[in-house]
Amino acid sequence: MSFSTSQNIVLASGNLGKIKEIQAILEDYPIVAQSAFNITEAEETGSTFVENAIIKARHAAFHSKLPAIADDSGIVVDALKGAPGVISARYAGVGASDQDNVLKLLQALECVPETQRTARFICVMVFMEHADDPTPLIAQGVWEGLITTQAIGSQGFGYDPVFWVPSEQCTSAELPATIKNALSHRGQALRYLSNLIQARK
Ligand code: ITT
Repeated sequence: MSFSTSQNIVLASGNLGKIKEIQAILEDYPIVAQSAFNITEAEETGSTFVENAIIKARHAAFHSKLPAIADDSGIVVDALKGAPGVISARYAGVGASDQDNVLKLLQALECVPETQRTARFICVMVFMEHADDPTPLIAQGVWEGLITTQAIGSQGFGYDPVFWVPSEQCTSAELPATIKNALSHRGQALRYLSNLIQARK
């Protein structure tokens, strides 16, 4: 990917797992995490991934006075009517660890047979030129899979140890970072977002 600007782009995320993946995919972009500007996390008051991604990008652009990229993502489980969805990061409560969230998900699906354990990761990436940008660039990625009955693997973050990837016959926590980025909801959304940014320049 190529991108030329003298301006940095602030990445509106405090999640180190995400930041690593985003920086690896947008390696040619001058991206700086919002923590470098001491920007605290925005309150995610939206009920959709799109709303929350815009809230985060606007917040980071406002406080840094720079263009901003934000990611709102999560896991959507059919047997749970779409939960955890937008509250994936705090499914087991505010401040919950990845392990707490994974455990709660496995418990919620305890009696659900394999054929009904379908799920998908969703990622909405937003680029805003400035905090009042009326035309944010919005890109969504979707990654289909199944929820396992136990945690397997140690790569990645969040729900990766319980997300079974049928094409690879392993969980996303068993995939090398390059393969996860090639397949994942975040990889898809970032490549699409990059095209939108290039087209706008
Ligand atoms: P920021 O808002 O600071 O970016 P966050 O973790 O609070 O960090 P979200 O509100 O977007 O971000 O929640 C996303 C959650 O969804 C994340 O914490 C994981 O639990 C889960 N998730 C998203 N993408 C994932 C991935 O690639 N692998 C595993 N879990 C993922």
